[in-house]
Amino acid sequence: MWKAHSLPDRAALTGVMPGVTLDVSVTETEPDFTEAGRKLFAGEWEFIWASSKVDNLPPMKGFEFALAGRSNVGKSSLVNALTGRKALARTSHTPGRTQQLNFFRIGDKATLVDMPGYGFAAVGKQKVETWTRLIHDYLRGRQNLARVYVLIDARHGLKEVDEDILLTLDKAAVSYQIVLTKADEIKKADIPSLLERTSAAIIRRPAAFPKVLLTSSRDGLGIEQMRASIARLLSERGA
Ligand SMILES: Nc1nc2c(ncn2[C@@H]2O[C@H](COP(=O)(O)OP(=O)(O)OP(=O)(O)O)[C@@H](O)[C@H]2O)c(=O)[nH]1
Ligand SMILES: [Mg+2]
Repeated sequence: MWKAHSLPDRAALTGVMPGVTLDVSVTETEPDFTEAGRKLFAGEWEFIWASSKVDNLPPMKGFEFALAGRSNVGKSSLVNALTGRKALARTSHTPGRTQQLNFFRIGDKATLVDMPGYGFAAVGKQKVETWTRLIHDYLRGRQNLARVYVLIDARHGLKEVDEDILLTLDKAAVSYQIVLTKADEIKKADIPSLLERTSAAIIRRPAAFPKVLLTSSRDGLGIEQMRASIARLLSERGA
């Protein structure tokens, strides 16, 4: 556990160096996992498994981090942005591209899980039912799932269609965090109110992590923070 007293005391330092202002406000309360995140994701990620049924998941190793969200929100693109690989996960302009749970692993520590999207009726009733069952069964029952990143298109915000997934995670007490995607598509001026609205919408949800991440796989915004978030969770779990 990181200890606040490992940093010099602000008052003492200002005392010995008159006129010098120190900004240690961030590091005073939080350890910085940026470098740990960079290192983790600089390694060699590989595709290890695809599951279309929950009784055919890979053996558990280390911790899993799943990317969930409606079809076309940018889950597979985010896997590529995080791992720095252009086509590790397959992406597409048309919704319904990812049809299985795809597992990408680095060493023994961490696995990213790219999930099929929800809310895309055009694939047909049977596929919708199969994917819905797969998504919910996996999220409810996977013991080494450290966090689910629920992706939300920054242009649209949280919608009714996202309710089921949040409910499943709240009921199963699986920690999740909202990640707004495609930030490059919105005006900078709209960002503060979007973040406020999204945070307010999840504040009373029991399993929601309060901090909302803002990302763009296209221009790299927020990717470093998300890598750091994963590195932090691994460290907290002793991995
Ligand atoms: N502008 C912009 N477009 C993005 C971004 N991320 C993804 N896209 C586009 O959104 C579309 C869908 O991306 P995918 O990553 O395939 O989305 P997905 O959530 O995996 O979709 P499904 O597998 O079908 O559920 C593609 O055309 C991507 O190029 C982003 O950060 N900015
Ligand atoms: Mg996909």
